[in-house]
Amino acid sequence: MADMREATVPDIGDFTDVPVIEVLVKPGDRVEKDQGLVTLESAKATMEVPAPFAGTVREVKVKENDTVSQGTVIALIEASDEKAAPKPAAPAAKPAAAAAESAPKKSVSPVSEEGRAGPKASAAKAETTLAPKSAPPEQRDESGPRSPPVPFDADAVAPGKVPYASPAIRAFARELGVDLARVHGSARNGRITKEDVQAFVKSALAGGMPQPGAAAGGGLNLLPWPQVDFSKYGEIEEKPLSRIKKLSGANLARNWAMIPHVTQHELADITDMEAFRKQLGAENREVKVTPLVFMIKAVVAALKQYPQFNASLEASGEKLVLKKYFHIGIAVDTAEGLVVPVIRDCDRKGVLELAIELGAISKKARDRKLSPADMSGGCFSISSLGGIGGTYFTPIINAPEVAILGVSRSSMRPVWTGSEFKPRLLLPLSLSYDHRVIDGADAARFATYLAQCMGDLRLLLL
Ligand code: CAO
Repeated sequence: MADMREATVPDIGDFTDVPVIEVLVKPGDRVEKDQGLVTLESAKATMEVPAPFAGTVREVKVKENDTVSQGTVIALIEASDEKAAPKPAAPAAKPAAAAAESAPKKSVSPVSEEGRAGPKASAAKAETTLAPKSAPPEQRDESGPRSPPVPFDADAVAPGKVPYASPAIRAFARELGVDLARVHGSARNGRITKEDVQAFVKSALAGGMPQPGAAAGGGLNLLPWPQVDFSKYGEIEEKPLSRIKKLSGANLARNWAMIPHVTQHELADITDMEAFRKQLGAENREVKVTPLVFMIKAVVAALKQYPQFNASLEASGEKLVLKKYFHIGIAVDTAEGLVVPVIRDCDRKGVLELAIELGAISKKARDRKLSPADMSGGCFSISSLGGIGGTYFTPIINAPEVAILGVSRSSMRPVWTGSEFKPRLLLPLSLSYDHRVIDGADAARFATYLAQCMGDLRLLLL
C-alpha cells in the first residue's frame, strides 16, 4: 500500500511567514532524501526545504509567493524507502543546532544574503549543511538533481561582490559555468533569478560581456555595479526614479562614457550686456528677458565662426556632418528631471522673440507637455545654472552634438584695467567639447570668441 507522508517546513529559527520564491519539484518527480523541494527567502537569507525522505512527489501544496512557517506542509510524498522515511509521529526536523551535531547533512540550508546578513543569519550559516567551498566536486554532488545546495562561503568573498541567489540558481549557474558575481540580479533586493542567468549567458554568447576566464571587471572592463544592502548601515527609504530620470540617466551615462570630454573655462565680462538687458526689460515689461537669450545669440555667432562646433559625428565615426542651421537646445530643470527642448533657427530670431520662446518652452517642459519633436534636431546645447548659483561645472555633451555650454552665476569682481581695478560683472562659462572632433586650441578660440561677443554685443551684428 502507498506510504503517503507529508513533507513539512522544519525548524527555521525565529522566521515565520517566509515567502516561497521557488518551487523545485512537481507531482510525479522522484526525490532523494535531502533534495530541495522549495526555496524560501527570509529578510536575511535564502534557504531550501529538503525532502525528509526519498520517494515520489504526489502533490505540491505550495506555490511561488505563498508564505510558510515551521510545520507548513510543502508536499505529499509517497515514500519509497521505509528505512529512510521517518515515522509520521516523528518531528518534522530536529532543531538545526542539534542536527548540526548529529547529521552530516542538515535539514535547512540558509545562504546569507550578499554574505552580509545579520547575526541571526550568520548563526544560521554556521548551522548549515553546505559543503565547504574547498570540497572536491565529487563531494558536492554535482550529478544529483538538486542537493546539496551550492557551496557558499560568504566570508571568503569580498563584501559587495557576493551574489544573492538561491541554492537552486547557484546550481543552475554552476552547470552553465556562470560566475554569479558578474550577473545583475533583477528581483527584489538584487536577487538573481534563473532568467538573469540565462540573459547573462545570451549576452556573453553575443559578445556583450567579458568572456569566462576574464576576471570580473578585469583588464580594461568595467566592474559590475556594487550591490549594497544599505539598510545594514541605517534607516533607508526607497524611491523609484521618474521616467524622465531613467531615460536621461541612460543617455547621460552613454554620453559620459563614450565621448572624450574636455571642459574649457572662460570668464565673460557682461557688464555692458547686463545694462542693455535691463534697459530692454524695462522697455518690454511683458517679456522676461534673462541673460540666457543673449548667450543664445552669442553662441550662434561663435558657431558661425567655428563651424566644427555646429556638427555631429556620423555613427560610423568616419564623417563629420556640418549643419547650416542653428537650433539650440536649452537644458530645463523640471520636477521630473532634466529635459532639453530645442529652439529652432536662433540665427533668425531677435532677443525678444527668443525670450518669448524660451519662456514658452520652459513652461511647456515644466508642464510635461513637450513632444519628442520639441526635443529633437538640436545643434548645440546650453545648460544655464545662472539663476541658481555656482561658479563652474562640467556639462555633459548631448550626443550627437559635439559641444555644450555651461553657464554659471555672474558676479561683480574687480578687474585690472592696466591702471586701476574696476568693478565688472563677470560670467563664468564652461564649454565641454568632444575631443574626437574638436581640438583644445579650437575650444579655447571658441570660448574666447563667445566671451568677446557677450562683452561687446556689436560683434553679433557682424
Ligand atoms: N547670472 C546671474 N543671474 C542670472 C543668470 C546668470 N548667469 N542667469 C539667470 N539669472 C537670473 C535671471 O535674470 C533671473 O533673475 P530675475 O528673476 O531677477 O529676473 C533669475 O536668475 C532666474 O532666471 P531663470 O532661471 O528663471 O531664467 P533663465 O532664462 O536664466 O533660465 C532655464 C531658464 C529654463 C534654463 C532655467 O530655468 C533652468 O531650468 N535652469 C536649469 C538648467 C539645468 O538644470 N541645467 C543643469 C544641466 S546639467 O545637469
